[in-house]
Amino acid sequence: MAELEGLEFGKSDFVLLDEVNMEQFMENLKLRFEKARIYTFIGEVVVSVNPYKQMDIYGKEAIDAYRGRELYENPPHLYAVADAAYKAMKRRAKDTCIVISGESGAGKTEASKYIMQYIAAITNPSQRAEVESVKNVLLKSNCVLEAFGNAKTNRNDNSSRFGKYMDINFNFNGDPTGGHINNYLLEKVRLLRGGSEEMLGSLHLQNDPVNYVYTREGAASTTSNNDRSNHRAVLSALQVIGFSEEEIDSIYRILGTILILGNLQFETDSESVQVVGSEAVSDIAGLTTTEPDNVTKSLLYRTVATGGGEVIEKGHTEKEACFGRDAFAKALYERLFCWIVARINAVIEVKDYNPVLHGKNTVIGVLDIYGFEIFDNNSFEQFCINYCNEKLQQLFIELILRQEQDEYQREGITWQHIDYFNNQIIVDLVEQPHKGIISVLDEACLTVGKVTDTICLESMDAKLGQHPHYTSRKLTPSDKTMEFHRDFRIRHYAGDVTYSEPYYVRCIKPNEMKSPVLFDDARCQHQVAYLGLLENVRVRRAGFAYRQPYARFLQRYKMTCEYTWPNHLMETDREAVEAIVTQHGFQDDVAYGHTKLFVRTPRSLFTLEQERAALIPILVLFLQKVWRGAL
Ligand code: AOV
Ligand code: MG
Repeated sequence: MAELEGLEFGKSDFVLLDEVNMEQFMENLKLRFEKARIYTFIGEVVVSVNPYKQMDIYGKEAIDAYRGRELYENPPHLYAVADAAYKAMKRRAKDTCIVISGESGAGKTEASKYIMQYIAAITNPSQRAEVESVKNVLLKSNCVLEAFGNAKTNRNDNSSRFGKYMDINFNFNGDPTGGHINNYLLEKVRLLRGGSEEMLGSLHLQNDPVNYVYTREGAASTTSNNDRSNHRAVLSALQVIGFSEEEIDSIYRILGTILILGNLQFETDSESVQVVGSEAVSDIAGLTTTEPDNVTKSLLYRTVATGGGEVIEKGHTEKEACFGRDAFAKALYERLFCWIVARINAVIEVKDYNPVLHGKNTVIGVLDIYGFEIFDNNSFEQFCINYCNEKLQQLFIELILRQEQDEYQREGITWQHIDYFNNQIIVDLVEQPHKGIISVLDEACLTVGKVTDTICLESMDAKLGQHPHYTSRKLTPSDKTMEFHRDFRIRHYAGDVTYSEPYYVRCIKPNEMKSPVLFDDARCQHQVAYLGLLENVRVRRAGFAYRQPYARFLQRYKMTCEYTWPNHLMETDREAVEAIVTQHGFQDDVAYGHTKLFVRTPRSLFTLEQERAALIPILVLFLQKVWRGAL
């Protein structure tokens, strides 16, 4: 058993705080961060603080220490949760998932990658080639998805601009047989700095991202020097996954097209709108293997149906042409991204699975979404992202409470209700049929061609004006913070996903400076508050931190009690467990359910674990002697 942490590192589980209040919670969180203990449990939930530096805690040694162990046997770690999810899936042949939440830059994507790496490391001990290949593609897909789906924002240099729900399928052996990636929403590009001169030349591109409107903003403040090696890694990942040279070439051509599109300017001469300069148009035509005239036409005209059923071509105004250009670039990018995801899915989907032959196929899902974010200018994307986070928070509150309550009821344990802030009211504000923001926007958007920002706002004001969590203000164009396009479609995000037992990782961002040494008390406290972590501790503490079926508890700890070793003579396992508990004097810390023992604090367990660890060498010696006939 790995050594448990000493108290100088703070409490490894928040349920062990002397008192549950914000002050003590923050004190413990800060102490652990300062001592480089970035993970802390709340029962089975892992709270993680972004260390903003490379930690030496993810290597093979750590993987071995967590493999197959119970949650409380090791210091808190992502690996402990990953292992718990894996064990639950395997033992009970039940689908499970790990939900990673926290604001932008808090460390969700990094956590999701460590979890995937852990699962890859502990599976397929016999190194079967087809399983290795599935694992390889699953791991490599992260690199490709990040290259196309992440971008630098002012909150995170490598911010996920899409939500990712990755399923890993397992066979009855517990080895990965495939997977599936669901992606939601995205933005922006990163390509230029890593490309070779030759490649960029063939794409009609220049080597510096500041030359392109779409990449200028991110490029100007980029701090990373690794673009070339990152680019090589992406290229090699694409090859490993199985993209052909032709497909890779198409990807670059589309990216090139998008960048050149972004630089196109329009001008109005005497009667019509024109593209400024013809070179860009012929470059786009070359990259998309079409004729320059077609490119110009699609940029400057739209097709409209007249009242008389006639179809005519109508010239864009300069403003419309700019809007069309950007919408076209966005659509191209979105389709490219979805195609890449679909292409990866085609490689990793479970093939030839025969339930009779292979047993039940189970799944572990890892959900890594874009974190809650507020920018100076918030668009529809931020609305969706933040709604998604509210929804996840709501599920967290609901499930953590409901699961606990259900289990206590099933086991006949008395339960006292804990008050908590339920953000259902905010979720309703967004999603209620006929009256929620999404409904109002949907309705407004059906009036194609007529809707304006003002109409949207007025109709929301009319329906939601009285809601305690709704305010609005009229904006002048210069401080416009919400830009609605006429043709957007609203999709529901994580709300549609059902979570059949989730494990949680709650990520906290320690400061806004990406500093490994700064713990910004106010910022952290704010996150602890809105993530509902104190309530989580209270629920967990009013309840029981640890529970175990009698037989399993007995099997593990029977050696620590003279009445149960080597076998007990009581009528039931429960009575035998009572004997162990009483002998160790923690009868006030437990409750006896119908099938399980409930222990309020893990402290009692630590005592038992330590005693067990001390006894094992003695027992081994004893058994060796028995075998040799010495006894
Ligand atoms: P996010 O996924 O939560 O933000 P990331 O996982 O991208 O945040 O983390 C942001 C950055 O913090 C990473 O690029 C790393 O530099 C650093 N970091 C995070 N976790 C660790 C860790 N365990 N060890 C070392 N460095 C870490 V967003 O996707 O913006 O919501 O949309
Ligand atoms: Mg992310």
